[in-house]
Amino acid sequence: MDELKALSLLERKVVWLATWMIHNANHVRPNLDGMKVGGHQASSASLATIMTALYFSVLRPQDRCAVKPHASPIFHGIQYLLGRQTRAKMENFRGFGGAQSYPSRTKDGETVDISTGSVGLGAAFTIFGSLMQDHLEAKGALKGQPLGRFVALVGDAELDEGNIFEALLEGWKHGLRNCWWIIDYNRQSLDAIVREGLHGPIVSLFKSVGWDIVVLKYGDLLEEAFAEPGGDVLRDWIDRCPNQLYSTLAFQGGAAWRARLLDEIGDQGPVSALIERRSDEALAALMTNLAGHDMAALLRSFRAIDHDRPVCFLAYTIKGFGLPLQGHKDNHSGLMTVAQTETLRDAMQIRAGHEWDKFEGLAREEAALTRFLTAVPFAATDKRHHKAATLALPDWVPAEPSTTAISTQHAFGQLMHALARSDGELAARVLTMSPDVTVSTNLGAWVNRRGLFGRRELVDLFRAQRVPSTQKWDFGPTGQHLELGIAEMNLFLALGAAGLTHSLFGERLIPIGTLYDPFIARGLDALNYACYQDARFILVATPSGVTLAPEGGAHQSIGSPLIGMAQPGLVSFEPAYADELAVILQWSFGHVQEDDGGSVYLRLSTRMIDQPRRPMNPDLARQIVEGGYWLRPPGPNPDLIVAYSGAIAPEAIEAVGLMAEDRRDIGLLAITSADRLYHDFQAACRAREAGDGAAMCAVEQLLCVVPQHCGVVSVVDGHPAGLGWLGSVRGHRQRALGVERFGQTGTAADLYRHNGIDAAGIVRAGASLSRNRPIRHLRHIA
Ligand SMILES: Cc1ncc(C[n+]2csc(CCOP(=O)(O)OP(=O)(O)O)c2C)c(N)n1
Ligand SMILES: [Mg+2]
Repeated sequence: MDELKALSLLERKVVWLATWMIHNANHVRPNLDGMKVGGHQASSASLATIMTALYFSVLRPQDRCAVKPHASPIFHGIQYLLGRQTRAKMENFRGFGGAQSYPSRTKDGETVDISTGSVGLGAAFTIFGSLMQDHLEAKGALKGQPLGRFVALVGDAELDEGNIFEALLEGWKHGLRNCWWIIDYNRQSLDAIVREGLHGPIVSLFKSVGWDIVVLKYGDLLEEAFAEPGGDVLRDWIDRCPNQLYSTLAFQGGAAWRARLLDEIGDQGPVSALIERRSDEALAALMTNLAGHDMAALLRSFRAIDHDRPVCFLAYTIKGFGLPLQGHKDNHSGLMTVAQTETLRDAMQIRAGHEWDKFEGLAREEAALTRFLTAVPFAATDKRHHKAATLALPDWVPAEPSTTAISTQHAFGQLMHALARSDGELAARVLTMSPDVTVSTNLGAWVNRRGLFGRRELVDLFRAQRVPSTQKWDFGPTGQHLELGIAEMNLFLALGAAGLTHSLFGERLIPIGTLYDPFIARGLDALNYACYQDARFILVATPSGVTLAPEGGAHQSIGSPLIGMAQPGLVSFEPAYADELAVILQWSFGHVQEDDGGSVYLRLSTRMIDQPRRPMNPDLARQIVEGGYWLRPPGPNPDLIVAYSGAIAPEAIEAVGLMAEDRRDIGLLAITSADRLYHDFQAACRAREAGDGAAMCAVEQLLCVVPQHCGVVSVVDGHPAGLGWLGSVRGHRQRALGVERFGQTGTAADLYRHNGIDAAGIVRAGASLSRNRPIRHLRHIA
């Protein structure tokens, strides 16, 4: 059997499997709660030819693909035919433990290279995946592995997402290569038909950032018809036909095409004969023969690419192609009826009860197709998720306690400098990156030593010309810092890609990204996406909170500690002191490499604060990593404790000092990670509920020395809810202080006072918790 025949049969089978998978989930599988299950039959059919061509012929094992999320059923169907997906999972599509609604690396496993779901992100990820491949190759880490292409299957409406533009520009800056985007130009979004002429801006956009453009508009049937007498008139009609009309006619079918064409161009001589020569069925097939559904045309175009420049294929398609839903503007979440499904089943000669059988209806071709499938190049390996060796932790001894005041941001810079000077394997695999805030987040010393990554050398002319500058900004293949533009989305996409190299390429990077804490929000969906893919990275965010006083409300973060707590796959810390940070960073280097580890977010500060003079010991280090320790343990009978996180430590210490005048047993709890304490607490609760009566967690251990009647004041330069749960651990009354209003300019002292998180505010809160106590302390600090 020739390839074209095999692919055409497989394409039909793939459409059937996708359609049936969705039908089964919605109409066959018992539905216990009456909720619509959903699935996207039309969006799937739109990509069926392209994905069949790619997976069964064009892709090579080293290529990686981000599939348009709502083409997931096609993807699962293809994997099933390749023997990498089970019938049970497909029968349970969109069910608990079943094949996922949108392809997921972590849930669907080995078959999925790049998760998708939130449109725009999977496509953009391919750009950063390819950059990481370049970085590893330049380091010699790929050891001759062939370079793969990063391929994105992109919906046309997906291009509306702003992150697409940001990523394209960033790719252009880095000389992107080995990247293909195939745009499913069905001219339909979820709600509607897209604007006329959208192909124009799409083509200029990709051209402007240096991509090759291949417009795949007409299939071979149409091209042949254009060569017939009158064909030029037909072509001209198609080119002028508004998207809405084309879609409507595609939905209505052959008779409607004929009526419309004859009405509009039927009096123009030979074209009438061209139309009349064809039956309704043949006319419908001709008019919907767009290149995105023409296997031969697709194969030719894909195979013609013999270079590594980025290529955008703009493939004209019809949403719902080949299904009764085709072209209808409401087809995005439309489902075929039972009768329509049965008609399709009969047309494919599939017997009832044999819907999942791979070769049902293809008995005569079964042997040839089986041979074809075993020879598919992409399927030469089924090992798509790799494992990488664990890198030994750096053997730096946490820096000597600083004798001068220092900020956690500054301490981070010092630690990175120490790492830059070391020569361990881990340091060699660190890749830092920052969205245009490298210097202001204190990565300067690291970059000066390790250089910037670029496939080609680019010398810092200021340095070459001996113009004094604190920064060496030299690029080269061995550089270990990725200079990114300001777009925070790109930072998280790049961290996501760098944080998956162990799995994508079997070679580990330790990505460290720095940015301004408030602007985490700008890239939040990409951060969530990176964590969803189980990417491993360390995120270092400074400055943070209203402590960044004179910068004002536009730069002061409030909710970020809650982001850190609420984000699965990301452990957050907010240390106050340099020695805490050293311990946490060391732990983070291990955590990002553990099988069941995750990523880390460090919320740091630019506030210089006096450091405790203390030797680090294993017990303290353990507590710092667990999330908290007593900076001042409570005495035997305290009636108040203060718990704080981060740079607000001096206020908490001052307040405790003031209150200690008449409350000698008052305790001061340093919380280095509310996130870890909280999740550990939840885990202990679950363990006890599951019958493990002895389960106990770090925060319970810390608070077990605090009597029941004692009050708890918590304080953080961030939203108070971050620590607001502490009282619930053992039933203590609590007053949670923090920031709940937009910030504004001022000194840190002004803003602490304004938000009631200064020492006086802490004292007032403490006094209010024990009603019998007058607020005497306030006199001292008025
Ligand atoms: C960030 C984000 N916003 C909204 C959605 C919901 N959504 C899913 S598909 C879609 C329309 C996609 O249209 P297009 O990309 O043209 O794909 P088609 O179904 O036409 O192939 C929308 C709005 C989403 N998945 N992600
Ligand atoms: Mg579309």
